[in-house]
Amino acid sequence: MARVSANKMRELLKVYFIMGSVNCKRKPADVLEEAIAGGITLFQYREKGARALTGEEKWRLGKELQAICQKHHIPFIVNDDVDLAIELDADGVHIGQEDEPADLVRKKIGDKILGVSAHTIEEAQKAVVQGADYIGVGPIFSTNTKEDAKKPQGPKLIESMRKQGIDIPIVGIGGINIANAGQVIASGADGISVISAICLADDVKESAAQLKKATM
Ligand code: 3NM
Repeated sequence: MARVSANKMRELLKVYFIMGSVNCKRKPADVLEEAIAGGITLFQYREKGARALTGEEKWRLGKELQAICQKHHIPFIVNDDVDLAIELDADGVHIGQEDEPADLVRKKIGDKILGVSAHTIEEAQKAVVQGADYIGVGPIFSTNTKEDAKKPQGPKLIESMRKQGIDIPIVGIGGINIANAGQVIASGADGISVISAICLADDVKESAAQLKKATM
């Protein structure tokens, strides 16, 4: 399999849903099925936080969510855990700045999708050189979901990355919802990534569909 093209990556990033058991009020598999029915384009399994599953349980839920993604042809990305991504033969992995360096991860995963979180122009440039397929830029707005999130940067951060020639596919993250998603796209992002706007919605399918509309 060849590396994903930038154009294909941009399409996949449109509505990037991230979730783990900790984020869900209901069965994660049901939430994912409904989000896919609403039109999400990419999924990340992010099993993180105080009550997150570990070991066998983490693997089992990953396997279950991956099977749902495969049934619907939605690529399945694993957050942070490169070994799990390889074990499951996931479609890709997403890493933060505090994880293993991106160039080492690229060597381990071959042509799988590699996403890297970037909070500054320098981090974005480095991710490009080290072989990222996309960068996640955030937090754009304030978020209650990530305990150690940095100060919100606003859509301006993405705008200034684009102005300074960063042309890698970009997804905005952090506090994005139906009301503000359009601003993120207008700033130059290819897509939006959300946890709570989908996970905590009363109507998961409808929320995913509205987010998709907001990115068009
Ligand atoms: N990463 P919500 S913000 C997982 O800034 C994550 O890199 C962030 O959750 C970053 O959509 C964030 O509920 C949380 O705000 C996103």
